Amino acid sequence: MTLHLTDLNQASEADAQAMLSGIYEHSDWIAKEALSQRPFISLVALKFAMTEVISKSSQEQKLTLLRAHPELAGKAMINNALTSESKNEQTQSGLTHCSEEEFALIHKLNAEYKERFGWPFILAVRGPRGTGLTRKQIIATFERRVRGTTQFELEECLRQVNRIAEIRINDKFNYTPTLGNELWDWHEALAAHSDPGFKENDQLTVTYLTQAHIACARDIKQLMNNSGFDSVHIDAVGNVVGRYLGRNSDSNGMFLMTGSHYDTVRNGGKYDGRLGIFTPIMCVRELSRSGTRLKHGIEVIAFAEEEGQRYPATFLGSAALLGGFNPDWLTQSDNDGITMLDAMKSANLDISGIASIKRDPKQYIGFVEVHIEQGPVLNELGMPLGVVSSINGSSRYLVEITGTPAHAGTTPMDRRHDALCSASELALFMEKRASSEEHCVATIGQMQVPNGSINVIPGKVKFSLDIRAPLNGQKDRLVQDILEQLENICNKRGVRYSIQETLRVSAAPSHPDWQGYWETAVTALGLKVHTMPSGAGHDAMKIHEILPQAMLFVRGENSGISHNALESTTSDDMQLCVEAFMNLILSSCV
Ligand code: HGY
Ligand code: MN
Ligand code: MN
Repeated sequence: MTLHLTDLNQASEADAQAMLSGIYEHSDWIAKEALSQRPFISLVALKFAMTEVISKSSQEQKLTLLRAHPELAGKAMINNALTSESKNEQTQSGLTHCSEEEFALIHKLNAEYKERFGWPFILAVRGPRGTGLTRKQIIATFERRVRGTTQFELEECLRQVNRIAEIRINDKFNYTPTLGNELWDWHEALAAHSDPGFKENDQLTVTYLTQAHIACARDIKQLMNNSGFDSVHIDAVGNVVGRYLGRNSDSNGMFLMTGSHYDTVRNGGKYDGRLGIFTPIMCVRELSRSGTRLKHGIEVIAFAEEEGQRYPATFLGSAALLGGFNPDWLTQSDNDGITMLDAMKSANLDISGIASIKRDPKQYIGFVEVHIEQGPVLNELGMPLGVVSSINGSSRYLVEITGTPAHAGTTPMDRRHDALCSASELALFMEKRASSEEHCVATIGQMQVPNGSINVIPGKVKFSLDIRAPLNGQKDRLVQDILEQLENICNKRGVRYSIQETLRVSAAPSHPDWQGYWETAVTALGLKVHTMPSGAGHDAMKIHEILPQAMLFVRGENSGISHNALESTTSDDMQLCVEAFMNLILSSCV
């Protein structure tokens, strides 16, 4: 029997409790307490009210809740003693059809996990798409998490319990996150394109103007054409640009600009950037299907290059819109010695058209970007969406330290000019210095000893610096301290260095109006608003230089990990993201 929210809001206490029975395994006390928050304006408001009951409960109540759950493929399943909900979940994910080896491995993991933590391993086996994880994915997650810390596993199991409850609520109310499911599938389809050397290992890497990158542009262009855009083109740097006209866009109508990037880091996640492309495409499709024309048009841009992986020219795609494409970038070479100019020619991009990419800010009302959070905040708060208050400023450098290569066996430790130890001393200073101020970060993501030998003291080392902070002054002081220390270390160790700045982008506070549009859009869903800084850089911080902007964050699974294949988000959260974006469009573009 399908439930309706109005029935739940109007039912007696006893009937309402009966309606929500079984949402949390053998723990109906949670729904009972949450019902005091009635009336719920949305399913997500009901879901969040129940997660708050748990987060406010005692440690003992939390442990009792976890211990009320069955093991995966455990005794309860074998003895057919699972609740109907758990039986459905374990069946859908194929746990009832384990091979001998799988069964033995899960049995061993169950014993080890229970021994370590004192409650069963809990995983929402219906997964982020709601259709079920594979046994291989379940076992891989189990093997990864059995090595976790007690506190993390307690919190992660509670998050999994809440995800299980979310899916059970969807089933009870016969609710399907239809647009979220489709959006989730769009990401899967685009992730089929990956660069050589990564695709074979089932890893996602799409760097600027590779064949995989060109295929992504083609697919995004096709999707825009199929979604009702009035015009779609690929510009001279590879951005895919779709325009959906407003009622008077044919004259000098204004547009809302939105978008994100489709390139990825090496072995990255499927949602970084792409979520900010697919969400507005889906919104335009829904507007087009309903024949809705707003006062202002919508311009969706899939930026071609944000990550700076193949070439250090980070934010190339969005920079071109500001007229900031640096011609020197064309001479940059990738690891195979291919220049950016050659790569552009191979991709049939006409560099003479780059200047015309520059936008006239007067034609736009503003810029918004949706992005997966890429951090743990929303995941730990149990909140699907967050509104960005500011994007941290960022500086990047490539550094080369040159010392004296010498015999590793005969050169006394006090006579060395070791390039690698010099860089390592800087790394430890940098880690300590950045840790001394909240929200400051500093990272060496790449370090090579070119032509190094096991028995030669490193004479040369090349490494990257990525330095960020919420405020420009804070970042500048952090950069200055690190670069001064580089100088001191090299003088002390008798080595020399060269340094090239590859990125300097200022902190980008959200424009109050656009931050307000997002806050209103999220509130209208029945969600609480959480505003937060962005530690990650985004195209929005470049467009910030010419337009008022603000961003919406979507919760990541797996502690919000990103720039990692474990990056994940649910189709339920994607649904909410589409609904929030539609709310923003309908309040800002009318
Ligand atoms: O590095 C960043 O912050 C972004 O993901 N490019
Ligand atoms: Mn990224
Ligand atoms: Mn990104």
